[in-house]
Order: sequence, then C-alpha cells, then structure tokens
Amino acid sequence: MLKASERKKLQEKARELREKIIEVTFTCGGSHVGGAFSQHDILIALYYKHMNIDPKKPQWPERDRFVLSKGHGGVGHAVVLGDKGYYDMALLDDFNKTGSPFGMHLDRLKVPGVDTSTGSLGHGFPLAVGIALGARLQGHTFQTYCVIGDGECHEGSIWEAAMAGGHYGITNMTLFVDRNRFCLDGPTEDVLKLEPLDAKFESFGWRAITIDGHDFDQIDEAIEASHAEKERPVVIIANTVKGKGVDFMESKTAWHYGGLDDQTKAKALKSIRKG
Ligand SMILES: Cc1ncc(C[n+]2csc(CCOP(=O)(O)OP(=O)(O)O)c2C)c(N)n1
Repeated sequence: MLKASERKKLQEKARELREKIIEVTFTCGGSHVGGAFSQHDILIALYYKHMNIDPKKPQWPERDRFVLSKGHGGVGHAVVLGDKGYYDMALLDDFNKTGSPFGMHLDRLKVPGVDTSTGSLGHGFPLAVGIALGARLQGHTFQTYCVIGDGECHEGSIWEAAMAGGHYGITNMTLFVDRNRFCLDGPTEDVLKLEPLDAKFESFGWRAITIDGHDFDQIDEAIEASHAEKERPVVIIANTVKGKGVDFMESKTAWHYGGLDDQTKAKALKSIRKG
C-alpha cells in the first residue's frame, strides 16, 4: 500500500505528463496517443518510484533497464525521460520532425535513457528476456522491466520469448501487458482472440498477476510481488483504458493514432485537468 503522499505524487505527475503528451501530439501533428495514455501510469510508477536509474549516467551498467516493446508509445516514454532530466524538454518541440533525435519510435542511439530501439512489434520483449538472462549470467543485480501491448501479443515472437522466459526461470525481469483491449484495427477479441491471456502465460511457466493498470496501489503491489518472486517470471496483466484521461479518446479505435487542432487540444487538456 502506498503512503498517501506517494500516491498523490504519482497521480499529480501522471496528470502533468498527460498534459505534456497532448502538447507534443499537438505540435508534432499526430502521435499514438491512445496507447501512450494506456501505458502511462505503469511508466509513472516505474520511473518515479521503482527504477534504480541515474539520468546523469544513462549508460551506468547497473541501471535498471526499461524496454518499451510497444515502441509506438514512444511519445509517452519521451515525455517521461525528458521530465526525469535525460535531456532538455524543449527538444520535444521538434518531436518527429526532420533532423530531430526523436522519431515516433525512439532510437537508443539518439535518445539518452532509451535502452532498446523498438517499433517493430514483437521484438522488444525477446530482447528484454535476453537482457535479463545476460544480466543473470554476468552476475548483475539490476531489474529489467518491459511493457508489451495486447495487440502486440498477436506476434509469434512474443510467445517464443514467453517460452524462453519460462524455460530459463527469468525472475530478474518484470513484464507488463498493457491490456487496453484494443489493437490498431479494433478490439483484440474481435481481431484475434487473446483470452484467457493469464492462463496462456501460466502455461508457458509464468506467474500472472492481473491488476487495474491505472490504480497506483495495485501497480505498486504487483511490482513488489514480481521482485519477491524467486521461481517463475512474473507477468502483470494491467487492465487499462486506451486513451485514458481524455474522455473523447477513451476506448475509441480512431484514437490509436491521431492529431489535434486548437479546439481538440483545449478539450483534451480540460478533460485531463478535470480528472
Ligand atoms: C511488426 C509490426 N507490424 C505492424 C505494426 C503497426 N502497428 C503499430 S501499433 C499496432 C497495433 C498494436 O496494438 P497494441 O499492441 O494493442 O497497442 P496499443 O493498443 O497499446 O497502442 C500495429 C499493428 C508494427 N509497428 N510492427
């Protein structure tokens, strides 16, 4: 259970950075804003409570690693990294513009704090399993965190990685599924059924913990449980809402990717501020 002051701090940071995601989406012309908002509270809990990192030393070998396997959520990750001090937030004024270090999918060679370049779905999670296994073999104690999308679970390589994670008993990583129930072209259960998702992971040797992915107490408790688990890798299936925080975006397939004009930007900010 979080202390009231910790919960408040996380909630306020989440609101502040949701606003920033709207600002960047407005200036760059469009982003994968729906998925950035569903994953957002997980990133906030990790970066502002759990991750052992030093923005002044982005290559510190013992830093915890973070792999945003659903790399199209890069706009949300970029805002968090900027706020943490990896770079000047003003750089995001040119997000996804020609010459900017920031593409829609973040490049680890251009953006400090990014451990893995992602964007091609199904490829970050296998890398995260490899990072965790490598860390164990080399005697490192850092934790590897990874976020995959539920639509991303339609990729076969997700299940190869799950098989490897279960086989090798990778307990130094924490996997999240951003279970917002939507992929690019509609509800996941209509496009290609995923349920029972927890049982699928369990059958691959994982312990599945299902939570409300916008409840900071539940996110925190699940992360702690993943740290304490010593036998099986842990997947946290985070039930989330695509577009969370902006009423007219929530659970709308059309807001997988979208742009804003002055009017919709003002409406979005008003909705976020209302809470
Ligand atoms: C290999 C690959 N195929 C297709 C795409 C295009 N694409 C980008 S996002 C997306 C849908 C992903 O759905 P989900 O993982 O549920 O993302 P979220 O709803 O969390 O944004 C697709 C198909 C891609 N990036 N990579």
